[in-house]
Amino acid sequence: MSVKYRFPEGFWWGSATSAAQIEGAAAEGGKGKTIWDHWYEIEPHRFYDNVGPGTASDFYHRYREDIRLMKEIGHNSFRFSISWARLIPGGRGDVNPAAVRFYNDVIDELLACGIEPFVTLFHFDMPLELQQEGGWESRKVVDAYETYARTAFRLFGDRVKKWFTFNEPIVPVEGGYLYDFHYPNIVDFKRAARVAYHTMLAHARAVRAFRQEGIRGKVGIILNLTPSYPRSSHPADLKASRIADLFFNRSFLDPAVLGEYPRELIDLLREYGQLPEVLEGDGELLKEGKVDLLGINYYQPRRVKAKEHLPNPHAPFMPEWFFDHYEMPGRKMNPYRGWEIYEKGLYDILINLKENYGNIESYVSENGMGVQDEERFLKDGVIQDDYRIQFIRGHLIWLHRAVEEGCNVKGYHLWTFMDNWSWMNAYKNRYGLVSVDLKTQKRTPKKSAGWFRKLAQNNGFD
Ligand code: BGP
Repeated sequence: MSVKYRFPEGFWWGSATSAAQIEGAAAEGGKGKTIWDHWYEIEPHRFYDNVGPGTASDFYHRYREDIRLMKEIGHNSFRFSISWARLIPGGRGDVNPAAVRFYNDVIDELLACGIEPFVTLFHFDMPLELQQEGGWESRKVVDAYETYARTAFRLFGDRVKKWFTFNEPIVPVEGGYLYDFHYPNIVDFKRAARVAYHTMLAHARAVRAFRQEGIRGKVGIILNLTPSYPRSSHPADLKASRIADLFFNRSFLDPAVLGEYPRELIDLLREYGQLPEVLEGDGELLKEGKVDLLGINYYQPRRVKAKEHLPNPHAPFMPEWFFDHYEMPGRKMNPYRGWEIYEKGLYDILINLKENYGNIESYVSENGMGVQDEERFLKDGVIQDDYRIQFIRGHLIWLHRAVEEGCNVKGYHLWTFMDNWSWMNAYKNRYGLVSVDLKTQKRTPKKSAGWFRKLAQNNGFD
């Protein structure tokens, strides 16, 4: 087969998942409650079709079958997260032996199948007890996180060589403290800033612990980077875009890769009285948190324009005081989920990392296409998801170009392996290479799974 777009030897091909979205067994095997279990208990109507995280895709019981299928689909790597509340129920204290057995088995099975495990420590699933103590607003929770991270490194670091402290750390900040889509669904920028800051301190503490433990591998973080594009080159639009970039990308990217926050962001937050409390030693700690490896989750860009009306100074402070969202005419949309599709955004992210972030080693840790009511594409028992193949292909063309231009990017993980439960959206948007029958839990590869297998086997595509 001719391969027009060939990737470098050893490129990582696979998919990404998270514990709360695939494991299920939410109240089994000694697992403690997370904020998601709790939120579902108190406000089930918040979740699409009133479906909670209880069973998810039942990976907890079916991981062997699933890992075999990953192998058949050509995976040489796979990202999953450890559930903090499963490993250490309650968030601090004794380690749960059933969880250690489970994650050991998953890791061993992956390695036996020639699949490199990529492990995330925190993917939105805060143990409930720690949230009740204030979650990331509390420095005591930062202490507990360091202990959890160190425990995981000691238990699994002999076999796991790629570690990520957080997945999309900005999302619990946005969802939980600004825009009402994660528990504890508060709207308060000052508290959001504190949560964001403490998350990065927790990240740095885990990176430091990783190095102290002498784990032979790489430690990083996964960020959802949303390149910010201005409506025009008018200075007011450019400024709006630069500020959106500061809030939504650089607030995490700069401390993670450069070890410090952008001056402009600090000055802006100070001007509006929104800076979190900084303690002695924080600055040095952040410098120790510089990552070896950056995971990039890319779904869609952010298009912005200058504000049309001045913000009401009595309204709660928000990033949107500085820009308006811009619905660019003619932009390509995913008709089945509603997000913009802009493949070149991935290339722009990578070029930015090359030019402004020391060409840090990176990989695409999530990218994918969500589709509602995907059963409508079922034919002869298989979902004919040609749109997903197109989506992946379109992004890979730009990824390939970035590689050719010297970007230090080492792999691509699709979101996701199999249809899974999602935060509030439950099973609304399907992303998998493999469909899951929610009643029987039967797995059936979609058409895209065959395409993905060839892609991985050929290390490229035509
Ligand atoms: C990312 C998260 C994933 C996943 C994905 C799709 O931000 O890291 O956990 O949920 O988004 O989102 P959704 O299922 O809401 O379409």
